Amino acid sequence: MDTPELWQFTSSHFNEKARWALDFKHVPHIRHSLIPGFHVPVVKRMTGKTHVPVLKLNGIAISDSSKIIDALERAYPEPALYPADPEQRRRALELEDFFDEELGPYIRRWVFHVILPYPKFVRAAFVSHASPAAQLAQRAMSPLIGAVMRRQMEINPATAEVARAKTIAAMDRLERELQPSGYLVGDSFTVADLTAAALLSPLVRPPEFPYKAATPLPEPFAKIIDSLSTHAAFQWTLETYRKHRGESAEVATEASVSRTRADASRTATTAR
Ligand SMILES: N[C@@H](CCC(=O)N[C@@H](CS)C(=O)NCC(=O)O)C(=O)O
Repeated sequence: MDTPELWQFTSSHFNEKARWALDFKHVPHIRHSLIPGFHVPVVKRMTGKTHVPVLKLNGIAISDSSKIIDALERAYPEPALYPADPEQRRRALELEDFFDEELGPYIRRWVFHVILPYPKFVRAAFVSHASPAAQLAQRAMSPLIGAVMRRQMEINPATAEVARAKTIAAMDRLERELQPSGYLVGDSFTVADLTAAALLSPLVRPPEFPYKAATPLPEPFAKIIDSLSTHAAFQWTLETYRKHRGESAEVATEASVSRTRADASRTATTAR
């Protein structure tokens, strides 16, 4: 079996979801970190779509974090993320779907609305891993990329307000769904907990999140985080990361490092 390969954005919650599943299952894997905006040709070549994460497993490129987890669950059943009990499994998958649909897109829209006016912070979060040439290209394109992101993600003050309300509603539901065990389903960590915690990570910013921006938080963003920090779902996310995020199973190979750099600078050059 070839080493699985993950194409990802570093600071992205759906990517964190797939990455956490690989780490949780201790699956040695190679990561290719792409630069938002310049990722399109690389990802399109593999899947015909543009979104990441994409996992190459046994020669097949799988896009979508839920499908990636499903494929990992079959290929690497232990430790399990799906409960063995059929009713608990149904509930865990239903909650995964709820957070994927009702939290993931909205928290992203709200957070980008708040941070896009601070391109230095956005760059530190998304491209600090890239080659100097690719970082320079991203910097030059940054006003354009900001405008494209606003258009693609339909970010404006009105949609951001709806996104804020949806995010808080999802946090409230998480609080209501918590079992006496402290988990969302049954007595142990499942795909439901992993999904909810990973998708809340852009706001909660747990210390165990594997990629950190070495730039201070923009003040409006820091205020929002502070105002939500006493919410039960916020505290639960911190605790879930502390207990379950575990060690990275990434294996870095010389070839993967130079290929990622080559991809980044080739796509940066194409975009210029
Ligand atoms: N439902 C997908 C959502 C993936 C997604 O929205 N990915 C974003 C990053 S968080 C992305 O790749 N955006 C760029 C694009 O679509 O071109 C999943 O669970 O993987």
